[in-house]
Amino acid sequence: MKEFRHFINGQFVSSASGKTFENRNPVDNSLIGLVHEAGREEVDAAVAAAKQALKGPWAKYSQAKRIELLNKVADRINERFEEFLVAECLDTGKPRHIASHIDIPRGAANFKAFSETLANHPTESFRLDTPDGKGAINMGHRTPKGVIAVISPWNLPLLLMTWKVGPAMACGNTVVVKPSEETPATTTLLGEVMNECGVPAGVFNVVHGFGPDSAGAFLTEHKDVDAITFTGETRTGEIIMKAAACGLRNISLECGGKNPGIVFDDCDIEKAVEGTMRSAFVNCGQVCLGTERVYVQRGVYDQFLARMKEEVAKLKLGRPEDPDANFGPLVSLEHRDKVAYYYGLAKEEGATVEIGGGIPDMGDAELNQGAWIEPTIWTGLADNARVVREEIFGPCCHIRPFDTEEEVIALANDTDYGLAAAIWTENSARAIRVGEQMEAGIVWINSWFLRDLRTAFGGAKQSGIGREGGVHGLEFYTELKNICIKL
Ligand code: NAD
Ligand code: 6OD
Repeated sequence: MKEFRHFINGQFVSSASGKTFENRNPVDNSLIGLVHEAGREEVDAAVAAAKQALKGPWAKYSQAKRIELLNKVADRINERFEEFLVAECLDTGKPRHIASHIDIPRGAANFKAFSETLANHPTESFRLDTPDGKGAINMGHRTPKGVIAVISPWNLPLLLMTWKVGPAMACGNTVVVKPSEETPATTTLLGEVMNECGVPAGVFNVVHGFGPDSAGAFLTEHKDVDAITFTGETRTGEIIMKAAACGLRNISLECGGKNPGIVFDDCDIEKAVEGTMRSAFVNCGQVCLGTERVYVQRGVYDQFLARMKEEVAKLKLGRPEDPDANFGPLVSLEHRDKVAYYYGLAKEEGATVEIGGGIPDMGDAELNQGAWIEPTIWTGLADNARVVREEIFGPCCHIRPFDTEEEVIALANDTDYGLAAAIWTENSARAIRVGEQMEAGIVWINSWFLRDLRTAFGGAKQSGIGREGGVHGLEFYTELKNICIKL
């Protein structure tokens, strides 16, 4: 039986309590292995190792040496690509071609991109006039923040974890990662890579477990953690924010969304259909940036809806290794129950189910044990329906017609969330005008999830606090000190 152990101070260790939990494959609910659950003892040891490593050889590395090491980590992920790919697909059930184009390459790229940003970022300097005429020089100086707790979710496990670990380590911090209990594998594998690349013991640590009263809470409440970076649900973000208040620790929160897609009647309809198909259904709809509310201008509404239904009907559900399959299961039976609840609620709230709406018969006894759900389109819901307002995080969207630009801006912004928006139009002036009025951290025009790692990433309103990416990551992962030199 495969076991997933903690990675503390450069070594894989079991839980002292002997407590483990099951890791199951969402494709057919088969058992992948047992995961060790960290208690306070393991979390204390991981944080102590990270704190100690801040004083060890890591602290003396030049920036160039850190960058060289992180590039080596990226290269080693690529050398062990197949192992990362298999591990990610087992944990999540996602099609191999998705994980091999998105999750694993970005997992490696996250280490390279931030090293380059860091190497090319200047620090500020100001000359100050003084009454004696001699002046003073102010010089900005960045130091690592210290021990960073990284709490990550299950939807893009390697990508979202390294998105935090890459910049944290590039800036000279040490990390303790708590991956999602649903997807422990690739984070564990990264421990092996860190050792192979010669990353000093204690710089990268992993503790496994759940959130409340488990590894997640013990880590975020730990007094020796200097800052917490989190990706996950808004409700969990609120709990972590409270934990961080004790000791005034800094936080970066990337949370949920209920993102709008806006299709104007002057769009390229095929581009809009292709983009909305991806934004609503890729990764079985489990992308925080995904579109669950689609607003379509009346002139193209019937055509757009008909084309979306045609494309959804073509989605092929199947095992990750099935080369024809482009649609996997949800991450777990528990999450399937949540999404299925919303499918029922949509009917109660008066939706017309245009396509999908249920749990499919996979025509195979093993697959029928898995967390499968049909890709679904609804129409006809009221703007205050819960299905239109709450994040479902499944392969589903509600499509609604609109008439004017002013109307759709108000509809798109009528949400507690503010993560992302996608706008489809061939009119550049309109694109910019509407884009500027979106209450969201990220706006895509005629594209979706097109990422440039130098840009700011984060959410407005209840979708998060702070920005990471490029130089914005430096703000979070370093302490900026001003040194004033009187001349
Ligand atoms: P989640 O909040 O349930 O869990 C995320 C992580 O937090 C897990 O590791 C979990 O164990 C841990 N956790 C849970 N309770 C905790 C607690 N009390 N203290 C400390 N840690 C705790 O989220 P999820 O279900 O894993 O992920 C899906 C959610 O993540 C969706 O809401 C999605 O929108 C969001 N998400 C946001 C982004 C973004 O960039 N904004 C990216 C991906 C996912
Ligand atoms: O691309 C990224 O850097 C990023 N953080 C993506 C988040 C996707 C959410 O599911």
